Amino acid sequence: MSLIQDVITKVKEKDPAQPEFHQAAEEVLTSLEPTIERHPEFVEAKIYERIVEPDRVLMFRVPWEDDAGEVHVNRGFRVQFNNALGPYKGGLRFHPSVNLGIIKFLGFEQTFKNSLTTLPMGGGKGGSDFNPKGKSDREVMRFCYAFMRELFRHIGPDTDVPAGDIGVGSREIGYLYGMYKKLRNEHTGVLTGKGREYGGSLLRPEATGYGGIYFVQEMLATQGESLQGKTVTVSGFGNVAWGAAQKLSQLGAKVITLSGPDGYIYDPEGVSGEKVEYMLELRFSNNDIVEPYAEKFGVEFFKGKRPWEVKCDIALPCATQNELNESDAQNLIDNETKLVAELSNMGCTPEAIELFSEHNIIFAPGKAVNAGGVSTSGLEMSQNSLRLSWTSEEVDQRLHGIMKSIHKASLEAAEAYGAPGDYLVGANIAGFLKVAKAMLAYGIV
Ligand code: 2IT
Repeated sequence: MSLIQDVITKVKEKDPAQPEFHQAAEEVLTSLEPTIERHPEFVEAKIYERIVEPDRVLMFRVPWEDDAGEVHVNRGFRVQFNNALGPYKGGLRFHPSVNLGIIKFLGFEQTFKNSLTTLPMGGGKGGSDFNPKGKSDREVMRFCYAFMRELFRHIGPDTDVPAGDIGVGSREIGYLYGMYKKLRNEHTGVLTGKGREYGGSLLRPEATGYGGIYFVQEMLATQGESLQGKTVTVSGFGNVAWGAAQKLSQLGAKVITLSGPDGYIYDPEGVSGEKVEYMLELRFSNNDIVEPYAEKFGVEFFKGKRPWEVKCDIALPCATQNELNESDAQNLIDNETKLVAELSNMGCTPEAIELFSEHNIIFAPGKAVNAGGVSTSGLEMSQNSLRLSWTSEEVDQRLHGIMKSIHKASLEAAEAYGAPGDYLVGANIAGFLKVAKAMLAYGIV
């Protein structure tokens, strides 16, 4: 058996109940195959075996009281995956689907993503199976306080710097930071995605979406194309979809779908202007449904369906993992879609990605495309350390430069390791090499 296959088998055997982690590890390791021959030093130091094992896994009880005085118990997680390149960095996800396997997959991906950003950040991820849907503001506050009452002892501005993800936005970051500050009596850059008034960076809310679209622009440029006049299907209606819709409409593309767990809306006129603003209202209503958009703007709503059946030039998964499967990919192929880029983490199933490659659809993976979010978190950390704040133009310029460099590094690594034009292989290899070289430098530790 090849070394890579052996590592994949062991990952699956060790933690059989973590399918998302298996999927992420298998995808990354498989694309690292061409690095084995060129780097016997990695093989000797067992870098491949070590890189799939998190530095540390924290799992804790989060008890809290609802508005009626009833006690609830949730599970909290922080996986500190790899700090070879810098302090652990990555978001917190609050969603009922959260379990250890999902947080491990996200932490693993984050390690390579953060490496690609060019900034000094290791990889981590955390969260809880807490469901924010339908909770009152005070309930969310009490939950965030309870979560931080345990997490605070494990994090710090030079140790581990969490941020938001699904279910964790500026409100939650405010409560989490408030409790951290209270417990430690320190005002420091321990979280990113903070409010403007207390150390947040301009453009952090927009950054994942904007960065993703800058990346898509680069992909199109390699084909001599631009976004002007393109039709785009977008899934989700949260922070990522919002930033993407804003930037796409600025650049002359037309966003024709948004989706939620309830179904998708089809807006042939395009989601722009006040409709993009309305996405914020939808999100803050805390119901996790997109249908009210259809009622408000008089467009069609397709209950229980995903947007990938709609004809488009470009498809952008912006919601969650495995939201685009093999049959969705077949729909896109039948509709002659040209490009798919993941703004969600691991948005496409391996079978879908396989179909894209068979049918020459250009595809780029989340760890490259959505890295603008964590990059801007890195810029927030820089500003906090400098005790300065940059203008939005300055942040945007840096973000744009970072996305261009991720695109370039991915294509260069793909070319150098025998898979020209393959963004998946390129991003995995480019992200891996830097982490692996740093790990090697530290010895066996
Ligand atoms: O998946 C991601 O990269 C994020 N949720 C952002 C993480 C961060 O630390 O800003």
